[in-house]
Amino acid sequence: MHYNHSEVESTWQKLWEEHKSYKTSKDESKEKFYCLEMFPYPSGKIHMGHVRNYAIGDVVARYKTMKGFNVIHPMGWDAFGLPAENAAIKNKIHPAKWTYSNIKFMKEQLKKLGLSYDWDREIATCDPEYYKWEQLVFIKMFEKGLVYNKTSNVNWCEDCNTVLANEQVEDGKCWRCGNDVEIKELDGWFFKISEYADELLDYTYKMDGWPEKVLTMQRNWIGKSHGAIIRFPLQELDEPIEVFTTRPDTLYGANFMLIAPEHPLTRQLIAGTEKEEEGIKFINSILKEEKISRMAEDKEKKGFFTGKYVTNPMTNKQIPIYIANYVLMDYGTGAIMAVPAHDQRDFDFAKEYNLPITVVIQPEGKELNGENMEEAYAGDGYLVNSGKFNGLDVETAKEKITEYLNENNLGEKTVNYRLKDWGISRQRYWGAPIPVVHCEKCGVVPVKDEDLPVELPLDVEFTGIGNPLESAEEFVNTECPRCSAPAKRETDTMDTFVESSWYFLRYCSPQCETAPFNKDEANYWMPVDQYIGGVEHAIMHLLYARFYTKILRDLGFLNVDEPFQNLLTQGMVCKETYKCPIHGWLFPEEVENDKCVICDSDVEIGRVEKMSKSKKNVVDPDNLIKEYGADTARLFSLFAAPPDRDLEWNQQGVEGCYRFINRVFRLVINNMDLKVENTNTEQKESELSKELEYNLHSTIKKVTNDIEKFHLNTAVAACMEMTNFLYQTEKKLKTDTEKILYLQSLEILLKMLTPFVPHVCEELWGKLGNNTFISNQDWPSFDETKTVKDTTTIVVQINGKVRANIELPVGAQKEEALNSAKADSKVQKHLEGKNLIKEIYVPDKLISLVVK
Ligand code: ANZ
Ligand code: ZN
Repeated sequence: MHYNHSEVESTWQKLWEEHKSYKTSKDESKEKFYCLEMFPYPSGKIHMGHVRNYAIGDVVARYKTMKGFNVIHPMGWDAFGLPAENAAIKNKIHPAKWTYSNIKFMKEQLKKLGLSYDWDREIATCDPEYYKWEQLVFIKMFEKGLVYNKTSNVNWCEDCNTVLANEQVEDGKCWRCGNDVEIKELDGWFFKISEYADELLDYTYKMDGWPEKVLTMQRNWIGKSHGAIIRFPLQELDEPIEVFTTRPDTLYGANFMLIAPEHPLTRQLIAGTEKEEEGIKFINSILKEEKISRMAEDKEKKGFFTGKYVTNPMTNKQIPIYIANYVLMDYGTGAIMAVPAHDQRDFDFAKEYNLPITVVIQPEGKELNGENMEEAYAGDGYLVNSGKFNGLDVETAKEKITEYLNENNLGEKTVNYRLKDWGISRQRYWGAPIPVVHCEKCGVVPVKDEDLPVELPLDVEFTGIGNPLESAEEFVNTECPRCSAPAKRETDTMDTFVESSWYFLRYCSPQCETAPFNKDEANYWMPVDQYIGGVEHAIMHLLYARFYTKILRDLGFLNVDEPFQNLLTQGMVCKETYKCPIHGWLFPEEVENDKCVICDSDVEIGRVEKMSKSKKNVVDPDNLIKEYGADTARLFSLFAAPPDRDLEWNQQGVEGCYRFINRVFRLVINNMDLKVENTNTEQKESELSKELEYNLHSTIKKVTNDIEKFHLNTAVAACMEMTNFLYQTEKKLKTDTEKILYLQSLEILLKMLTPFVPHVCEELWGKLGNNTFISNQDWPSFDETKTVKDTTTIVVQINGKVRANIELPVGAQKEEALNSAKADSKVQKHLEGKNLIKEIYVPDKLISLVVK
């Protein structure tokens, strides 16, 4: 019988759908399990990264179902965003139409993979029934002061024509398109994530189900530092200049002050002086530079002397104020006390501008001197040149000096965060409208709850210039919800990361018409027990979703603190690349015998890189499914690498998986008619039956433990070994007990493979005479006592040559082992007429005899 994958797969997909096999049941007698994979952006087609992500999630969901959990496994669409709008501009197709037709297509693709989703819970975030609730939450946040509007310097991507949040700028570039980010002054809306900085940070120390790497990234992003605000008085201004420092202990060594070009006092300091013209030029030249690169350790230090001095409150010395490129306005206070002896950047600056260097921290057993230091000393030590604080160690000095400052009203202890409020305004059309109205009399007024949703008008023009909403007269012109005077709607839409911050909650009650989600349902299903997705979301999505969940909790919508109990960040899918010196990246079809088919140049076999269209190294899952079937596509994604590692594409691997599935198919077909004649249970246990039993129980144990630990590749490997073993024994079966065990082994092998390759397992389960779904069967359990082999094979060597294998009880003593070996007929043959001169025994492994 031939295994026809496309027929088998479509048959079972239909049957699952007809029987609603994956519909969530809320059986309160079972323990719940929420399995979630990051939902896709409906870009047009699924790629291998999706296949891998969803195959991993599907193993978890199916395994937990078979383990008897009440599983919820939903899927939906992160449907707002720029590509839809760009497609509209380019191809004159409406973003809504583009998005929904992509959803339709991709949903079919996902169905072809046989993923166990409860499609009745599907959501698309561009649906007004979805974003309506986000608008409601926005208004509740507004009322509580958790969202505000301000004009500020924001990150601007010219290519995407919109603002970016700090989290969306990576190395000074736009996370989406890679364009250089500019700084622009703009009015926009912000979520007060900074108010949750401490809670977000504290929980990272309790989240033991998350990879340490991701937690560290979040901690660094939140960037909490303890320090002090110190006020430096200056004669010309009424107010002192404040600095933030983590090293108040070094105050006596503050030889100069640095101020950010953007600082509100900077222009005042030089106004009306001979420095003004040159200073403004300097400020403008720095403002053009990119913020992140300004901060880089090795960046050239640029400064401009303002001509003004502040007083160091400890030494009472006048110290010069410079405008400096590496001081940023949005960290601390935007001004710093520079301590060149103990901070490397300040040291470099002092060298560049010939400023004094005063050592105030002396390390144990060394004598530093500011005049001949070659780099700053940032380590521990005790204070010198610091008046009455001399001799204190660094930590004590921090306390004492801060205390002194506090008593003399010169400063105080403070905590500073790197995390800044989340800018959520986007100047683009395809997003959830921000539900406020601007009224000349009343100012900013939120839309009334009963008027939600503020729907996106569909009839707009996509010219590629500016935000189409601004010219949508009917949308913009409205009346004030408070005084009914003519007023204008906000035309900014929300960052699409707002939608992805709560979709997992909507899944709990996707049809809820009275609230974002039903509170009881959310309390029952949350938190997500296993979340699976790409590590590229370590900061953006995963931090925002944690924050938004806390907001919803504080607004009374649910009772959980953290959304995701366990997180798995899967690796990337990579493939070899090819590059022609003339034609650039090539498709594999464009390379023949290591030469470019266009120009015959030698092709550089490039590095293995993440699959991407631009590098021409993508594999289309559709073709793979057509040729080898969904089970093979799934199995390869699961078997070729552990889930958290990068996976390198390899055609032999795919074929190997395909062959394995066919092997299992033949094995079951060969033996499905195996007859047990006279179920005589009183038969003595044979060696073979013991072996079968051991193999069965030890494999169940291994596969179960491996899946629990996400070692999915080795779980598959164990099933492969079991398959080999069953092939080896199929011809040896004699007794009924052996046959019963054999059939049981086949069934259990199929059950264990079901989470990985469900279609072929359903088919073969039927062939074994079952008329149930294998997907709904219980996961096999094992008997611990049967997972230990009580005998082991010992190799017998004579004069270094293997002459026999003998079976011995595990842990046999030397004498017993040697006697058994000598009793073996093959061994005897080689001992005959010889003198035994040496006997070596390696317990449970080897006997080595030397004869003459
Ligand atoms: C004096 C000092 C002496 C500092 C010393 C460091 C070492 P973290 O730990 O990252 O919070 N700083 C403060 N505001 C800044 C700004 N807006 N732009 C650039 N640098 C700024 O870093 C805190 C330290 O970074 C502060 O402590 C300040 O330099 C600098 F031996 O003050 B320190
Ligand atoms: Zn009004």
